[in-house]
Amino acid sequence: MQKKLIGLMLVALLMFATMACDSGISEEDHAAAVDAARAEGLAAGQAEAVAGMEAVSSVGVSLSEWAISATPNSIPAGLVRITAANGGPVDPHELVIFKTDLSIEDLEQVAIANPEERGFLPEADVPGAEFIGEIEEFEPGGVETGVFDLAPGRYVFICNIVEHSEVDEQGNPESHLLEGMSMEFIVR
Ligand SMILES: [Cu+2]
Repeated sequence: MQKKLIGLMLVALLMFATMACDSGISEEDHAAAVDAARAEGLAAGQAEAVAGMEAVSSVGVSLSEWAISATPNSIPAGLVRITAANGGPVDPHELVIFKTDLSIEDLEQVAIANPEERGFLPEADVPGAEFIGEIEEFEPGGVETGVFDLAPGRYVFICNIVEHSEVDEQGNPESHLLEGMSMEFIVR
């Protein structure tokens, strides 16, 4: 009886998996759909604010060991499409956006003092810094985009990856932030 039930469940699972594969869209289409949904979600949630905005600014961000740069590094406020490219050469990277007046040195000190994970900036929990959003980590050679609604002010972009497989002489895990993956970004 029990075996029969398990057998039936397996068959159902297999059928489901097959159906999922048949209706499968390519990863590219999926990424585009996610991107569109994200942009639409922003517009729906902030219809009034967005209504008056004409252009979406575009910013290119380059991530690598160990630097972040943005072109341009200052833009007018509003919806911004950020296209991030990981130049590696070896590591995955991510782009985390904070709105803050804290210096990069201050943020590094917070990361160093983090008792949970040295070198990691506790994203939603940094006094004086507002977590705005992120483009999740992706592999070298990859390009990812995200749309963000940025108010005027000073921002800091960082890569917040900490690699526990790489440890320095003091026994500290490799922190991409502490290695230098940070930059200031201005929204006018
Ligand atoms: Cu990184």
